Amino acid sequence: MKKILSVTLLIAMMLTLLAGCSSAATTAATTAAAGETTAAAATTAAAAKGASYALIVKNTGNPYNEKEAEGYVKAVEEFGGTAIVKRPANPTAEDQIAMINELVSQKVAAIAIAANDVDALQPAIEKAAAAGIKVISLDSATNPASRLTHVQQADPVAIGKVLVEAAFDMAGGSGEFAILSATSTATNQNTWIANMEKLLKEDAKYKDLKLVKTAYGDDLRDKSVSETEALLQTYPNLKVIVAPTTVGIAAAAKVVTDKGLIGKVKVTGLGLPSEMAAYMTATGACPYMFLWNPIDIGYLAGYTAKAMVDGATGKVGDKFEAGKLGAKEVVTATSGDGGTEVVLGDPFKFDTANIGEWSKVY
Ligand code: RAM
Repeated sequence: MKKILSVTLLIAMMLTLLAGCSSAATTAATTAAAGETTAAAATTAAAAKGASYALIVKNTGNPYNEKEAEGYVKAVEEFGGTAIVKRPANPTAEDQIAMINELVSQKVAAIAIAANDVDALQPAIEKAAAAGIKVISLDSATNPASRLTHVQQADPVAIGKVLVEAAFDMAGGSGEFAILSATSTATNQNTWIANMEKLLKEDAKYKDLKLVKTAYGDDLRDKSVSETEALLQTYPNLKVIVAPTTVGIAAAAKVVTDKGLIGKVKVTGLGLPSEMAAYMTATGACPYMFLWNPIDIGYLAGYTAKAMVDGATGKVGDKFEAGKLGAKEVVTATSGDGGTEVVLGDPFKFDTANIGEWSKVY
């Protein structure tokens, strides 16, 4: 059984690697400039009709967002549409609203958005929907009224649980830990943190583990560094920093390393393997962490957007084909927000044994 599993894992890794390679050129093209880039249309009917599929990420300058964009562009090119990737200068709703308005003027067929705020985008999205544009969210959800469906990386309850367990394990069962999050309005981080808090409160196993503070680095490197420094100064007994953001965890690991605090303060959370490999050695700041495949999140969003343009409405039970990811089905949102979603998979654990492999993939 173990053998079958490891062979399956190996095949999956090779496929992911191949997928990553084939879209590398596209990424280079789309990362060249901040703002907007388009990918070449293929020759299918959709492209002939000029169907454009837009992606709005949270903000520019985050490698995770670039991986997400890489997968989205790959999917859209595969089915013959034209991909537009937009990267707000700031991780705010205001910047995203301006981009939604631009895309309405451009008459795109669909918009997939990683929401910087759960409710604030609604008026702009309603205008887009009234213009016939199919809007979905990915990675960080809008409220259900502002989306047809959401592309969910993994069950947010499961993510909350692995993060609390990691803090418990790394703290040795008791003591202080802090959270270093992204923006205070990010739906995805807020949902994971709420699930962590619920578990801490409800499960007696964690009664000696104390969450002292949740800080916000806004998915900006410098702010994440200064917020980590402030946490270390304010809480000298801190044992663990949990950063449920790829920008935050890399910043926290760097600060702990630079300050010579490895061993005293452990760093974990959700990290991009390529950014974290340097800190995930036997003597590094981060013993282990979690994530999913950000390329696949973008890729799944591309096919989900296509399904909506092709006539699906995002209701529970809608089924569609998502290219190399196979058959997918719309389900009730695992976040419990009352909307629907399409789920990618489970959070994956990265440790010193597998980080070398994965850091080459994303
Ligand atoms: C950051 C972003 C993204 C989140 C990951 C884990 O890159 O905040 O939305 O999903 O971290």
